[in-house]
Amino acid sequence: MVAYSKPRSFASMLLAVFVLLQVTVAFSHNGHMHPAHRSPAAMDSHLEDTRSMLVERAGNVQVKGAPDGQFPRLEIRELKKNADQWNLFLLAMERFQNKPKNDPMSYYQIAGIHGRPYLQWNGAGMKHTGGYCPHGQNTFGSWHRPYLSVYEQAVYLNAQEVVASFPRNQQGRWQSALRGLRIPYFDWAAEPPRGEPAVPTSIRDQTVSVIKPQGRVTIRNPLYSYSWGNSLPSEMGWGPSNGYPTTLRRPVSNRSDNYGVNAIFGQARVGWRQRVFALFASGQPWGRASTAAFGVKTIRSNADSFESIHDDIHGQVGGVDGHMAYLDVAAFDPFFWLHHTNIDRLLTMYQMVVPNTYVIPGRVNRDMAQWDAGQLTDANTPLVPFLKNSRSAYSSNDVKETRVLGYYYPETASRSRQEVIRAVNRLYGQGERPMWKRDGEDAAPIYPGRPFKAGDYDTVLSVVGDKFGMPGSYQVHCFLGAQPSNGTAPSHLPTGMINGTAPTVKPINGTTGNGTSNFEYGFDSTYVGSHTFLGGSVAGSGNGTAPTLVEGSIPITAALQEKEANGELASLHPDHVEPYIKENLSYKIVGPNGQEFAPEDIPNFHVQVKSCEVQPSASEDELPEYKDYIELPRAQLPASQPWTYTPGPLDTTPDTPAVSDEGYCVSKQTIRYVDPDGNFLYEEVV
Ligand SMILES: *[C@@H]1O[C@H](CO)[C@@H](O)[C@H](O)[C@H]1NC(C)=O
Ligand SMILES: *[C@@H]1O[C@H](CO)[C@@H](O)[C@H](O)[C@H]1NC(C)=O
Ligand SMILES: *[C@@H]1O[C@H](CO)[C@@H](O)[C@H](O)[C@H]1NC(C)=O
Ligand SMILES: *[C@@H]1O[C@H](CO)[C@@H](O)[C@H](O)[C@H]1NC(C)=O
Ligand SMILES: *[C@@H]1O[C@H](CO)[C@@H](O)[C@H](O)[C@H]1NC(C)=O
Ligand SMILES: *[C@@H]1O[C@H](CO)[C@@H](O)[C@H](O)[C@H]1NC(C)=O
Ligand SMILES: *[C@@H]1O[C@H](CO)[C@@H](O)[C@H](O)[C@H]1NC(C)=O
Ligand SMILES: [Cu+2]
Repeated sequence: MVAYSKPRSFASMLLAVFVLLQVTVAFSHNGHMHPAHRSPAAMDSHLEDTRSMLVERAGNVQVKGAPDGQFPRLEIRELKKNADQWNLFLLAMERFQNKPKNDPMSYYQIAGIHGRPYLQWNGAGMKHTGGYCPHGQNTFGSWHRPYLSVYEQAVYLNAQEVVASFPRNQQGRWQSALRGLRIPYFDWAAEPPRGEPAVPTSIRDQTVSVIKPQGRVTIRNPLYSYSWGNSLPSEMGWGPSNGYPTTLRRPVSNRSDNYGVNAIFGQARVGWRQRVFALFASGQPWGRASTAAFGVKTIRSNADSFESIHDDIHGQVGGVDGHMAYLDVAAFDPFFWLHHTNIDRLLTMYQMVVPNTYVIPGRVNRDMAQWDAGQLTDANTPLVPFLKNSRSAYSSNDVKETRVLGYYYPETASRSRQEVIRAVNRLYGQGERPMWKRDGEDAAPIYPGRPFKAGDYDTVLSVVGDKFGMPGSYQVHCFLGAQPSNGTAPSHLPTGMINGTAPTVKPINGTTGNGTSNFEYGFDSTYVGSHTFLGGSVAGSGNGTAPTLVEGSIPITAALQEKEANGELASLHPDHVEPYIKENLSYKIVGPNGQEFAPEDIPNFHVQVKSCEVQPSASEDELPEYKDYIELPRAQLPASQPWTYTPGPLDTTPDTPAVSDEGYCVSKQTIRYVDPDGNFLYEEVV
């Protein structure tokens, strides 16, 4: 479908790398054959493919993921338990980040696919100056799947090179560590293992001890940041901290505040867990649950989406002006990949929980590198620039089964809906554990919740806004109880006010975080959660005429349960919740540079308190049933006045051509899934 027109000079530049890639992949396939997954015929055809690719298509990287068959992507704390594989992963990441910038399989170029430096990748061409990543639209979930796989392929390729650098007598050890190496995910919603911090130190420490051929050495931690080198290439563009040559998280005077990242994740986790759980229970079609686009949300009442949750993690890692808070540079922070792998995992799990729904047709919401604003895309649209063979890019349907790309997740190992539901209950269900204070860390003021009981309601603050309404991201911080005044909990440093009460938090041993200046709304004792409108560095994303409306929700149920437990609130029923909220719920909006905004001053910004009855589940094999959310109009918050949604020209709505009532394509077809070598995996009728 997609015919790449590839400039000659680019092709010759890429040739050497491509040859290396294909040869190493072929070598590894021979060395690590997985008998169950390979027949002699398949092997021949694979070698033939490789040969013909070398001859015909030098310059085009095909996305295959990592080889050796199908293996699980592990949670980062699980991967770390395998000391050799963890060591190899870190060395591969180090090598990957050091690859020359003109190598299409370098960290620089792969991260650069997402947004800046706005260069075409792998000969795919560019229709418009911009990145390739679709956000706030229907292909958000599926486009990032081959994107993660090309990253995984590069990590594996570098790991192979690392293995080759070890002396001959150590090859066996490192070869076995290499086998099945897949990129890890970071589950920010699940309770961390007891006594461990919200964000593992392996992501936050500046340095890390590793075994290299010459022995044990300490290196710069490749999960801490990416460095562009001594100076920042000018093509990385504008941005307060983007002028700095390494990625930064919640920057304070050009220093990453990873201590703050950990502390805020500890606060925000309870809200993320409630959001993930409510989404799994929502049962809405995958196409709606995956994207933050507002128009597709109006039929079903659960307004949240995996993309909306994803946006908040971006915002909380980036803080004000950190790279993760800007779509166009976010992918350079190594945190991005740990985070997105988790999003891909949740979306894969959701495929099992709500089967037979997938990418809905929709409109492209802005001019992008590969697409025009307003263009219709669907599950068969090529996900440029990710080639599956010499001629065409993967479509969303091509990557519906993750095993096609050589991986799965622990929860999807058996493709069993029951098992996924049990995992969702176990990992994201409410309050099975008692509240506990983290050792050596801040006490989380947020109540972890309790299981739903009959007569319970789920209450959320639903927020709607223009994704690209500001030059950068903006965050809504929600409080239950006394609102922090502007002076006592200044939102952000260095541009926020510094006066205020220091949060009762201390740096954690063994990490390099510097907590000396964390004055944040997220640390206020009345804080219940945030939502981030994740934007790019330019408002309007190059076209300010049509707003990109997105919606997310901030759960306040666990916080209300705490009030109930303390006898301050009679029940979770709207009759009790509505007056309570009217008097006690408030929120603040912090935009780029830490500037605070009055809600009324932000075009297209709306909030609503919504509540729905929850039917508790009878067992761990079921999810509770969330009924329809209804608005609580008497809550009367700023910007909560009734409003009428008028779809913009670029919005995807149920009226968008080809979007059926159920929100997905209903034409039946049989899809055969094969692994990257063409071996049959399974088939399904969709
Ligand atoms: C951060 O680094 C950039 C680029 O080196 C510099 O222009 C800016 O002044 C620095 N900001 C602070 C607060 O030190
Ligand atoms: C900051 O706090 C100090 C001590 O409470 C107070 O004297 C001062 O007026 C405050 N400054 C501002 C700008 O609020
Ligand atoms: C943290 O480090 C200090 C100083 O090294 C030590 O005294 C303390 O026991 C450590 N605390 C924990 C919880 O490890
Ligand atoms: C924390 O950051 C401040 C300001 O940059 C610096 O003065 C201080 O030395 C740092 N402390 C630690 C323990 O790194
Ligand atoms: C912005 O989008 C609108 C709506 O599709 C379109 O009419 C207009 O031409 C676009 N403007 C630019 C500068 O791309
Ligand atoms: C507001 O919160 C306080 C503290 O929980 C509670 O005592 C009070 O009743 C609440 N207001 C209303 C109207 O419910
Ligand atoms: C806090 O800041 C917001 C936004 O600038 C402003 O609307 C509000 O009046 C301020 N509140 C106080 C108490 O100063
Ligand atoms: Cu993202």
